[in-house]
Amino acid sequence: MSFISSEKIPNNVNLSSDRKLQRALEEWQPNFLDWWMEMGPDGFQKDQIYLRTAVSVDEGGWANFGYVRMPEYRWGIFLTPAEANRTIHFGDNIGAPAWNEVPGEYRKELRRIIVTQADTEPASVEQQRRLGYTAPSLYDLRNLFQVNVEEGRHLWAMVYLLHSFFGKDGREEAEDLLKRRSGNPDSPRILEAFNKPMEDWLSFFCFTMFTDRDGKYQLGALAESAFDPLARSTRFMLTEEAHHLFVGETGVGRIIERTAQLMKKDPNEDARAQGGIPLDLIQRYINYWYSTSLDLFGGEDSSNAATYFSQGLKGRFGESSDKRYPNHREIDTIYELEAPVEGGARLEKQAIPTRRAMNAVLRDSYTQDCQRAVDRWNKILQDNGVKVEIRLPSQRFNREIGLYADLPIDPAGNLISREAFNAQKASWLPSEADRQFLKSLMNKPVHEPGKFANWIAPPKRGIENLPVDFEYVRFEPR
Ligand code: BYC
Ligand code: FE
Ligand code: FE
Repeated sequence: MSFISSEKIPNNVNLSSDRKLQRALEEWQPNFLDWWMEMGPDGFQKDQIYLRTAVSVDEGGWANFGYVRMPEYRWGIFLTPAEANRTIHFGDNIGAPAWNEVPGEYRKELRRIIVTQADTEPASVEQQRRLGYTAPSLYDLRNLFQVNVEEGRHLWAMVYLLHSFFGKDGREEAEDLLKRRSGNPDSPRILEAFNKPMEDWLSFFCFTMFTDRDGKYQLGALAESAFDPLARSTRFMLTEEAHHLFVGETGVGRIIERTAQLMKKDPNEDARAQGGIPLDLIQRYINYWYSTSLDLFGGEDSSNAATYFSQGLKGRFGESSDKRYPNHREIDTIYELEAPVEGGARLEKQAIPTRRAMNAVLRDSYTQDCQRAVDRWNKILQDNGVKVEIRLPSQRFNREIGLYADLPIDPAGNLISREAFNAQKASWLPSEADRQFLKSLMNKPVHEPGKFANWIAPPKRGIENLPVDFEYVRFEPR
């Protein structure tokens, strides 16, 4: 089905039947647009972008392609269809009916989870707002904007929940979501990864690979929630998320492919000398964005996580498929890890009750998923005759949250001396020189259809089976 509804806010939640809610959201809409114009993609709001828009949850309805100017994008509210007689399937209340309203006793926790989720969406748009100026191709420029408008829609999805189920304080939270600013010391975004600058395309691809993937796992955990409107919203968001991860994985993959080709071309296998991005630098960016994204899962030992699980607010990724987690209660079970003891002098095996370790469990499934993508990158290197491999660092490396926060731990996961750590830091994490190098490499955009910057390989195919040299962006006369 491909109709665009005539309603101000496209939706499948029967918004017109609730005049008060409809009015509140219609009042929020111009504020959202003001935010979009101020903090959304800088410099490209008048251009025609070949974008997909969700117009319904029917098969294919979420993927309607056509040229739009971004401010005219139809941001809508879509929930996957309700499952009849859905019950809670993990924690202490297994078998009880799922909730269609917010239970008073869990109101605070649910609000907090929804606000935290919501906050990341506009934050990422803010972080990416100047990348359009240095896009390596029209294809990539279009993908950036696709991700941006969909993160905007994810904000809508969460704001609908806040307005619909949390009354006055929900509406206030929705206003605040448009006031906080990524990286602003006075009103920062809630989670740290969303305050980090993102000034080059290697960072963008690492972010969509690693940080959007945290999104996939958090949304997957919330898709299990006993609070049914949250489960149904996040399930629909996940369909869009797949493209963001595709942009990230293939973006890094295409850089790696190009680097390998340039290495083969150079007498000293030096990609940099051929105008490409050297592998060691790519590895440092992977180390940085992966470890920064690991922090988004919260602490390894968390009473919040235990509460969320036992109350049925947040499950594990794939909780409802019995194959992954046969035990949906986890009452007397444990999770083992290496924890720092004696003030960080040593690591020692420790056991945590599984419920308190739910952040670590979710993080582990995330890590496995990342590893699968890294394996595919290594296949690209191998196919191009390069012997070096990309590696994910240990989960303990470069952490700011949880048990390993601020400890001198090397990428292999060993606790080392602070001096040894500082001495090698520049070979493990991006340095100012790396940032400057990328800036000089990516100092101008490529706007000719089918052409790509020298440091990245073209994609295998275009969007929606269109050719790679399709005019994905039509510029207004400048
Ligand atoms: N930064 O019990 P703990 C996405 C705080 S990404 C700053 O260990 P908890 C997207 C925590 O608030 C998905 N603070 O952690 C991607 C707590 O504070 P209080 C986003 C942090 O609460 C790309 C204290 O430390 N969605 O969608 O179990 C583009 C102890 O916390 C951080 C969600 O995150 C941090 N990294 O878990 C666009 C889902 N980590 O109580 C979009 C909703 C922890 O001491 N969020 N703290 O004041 C949650 O489920 C949980 O809040 C967290 C943290 C997983 C984030
Ligand atoms: Fe999102
Ligand atoms: Fe995303």
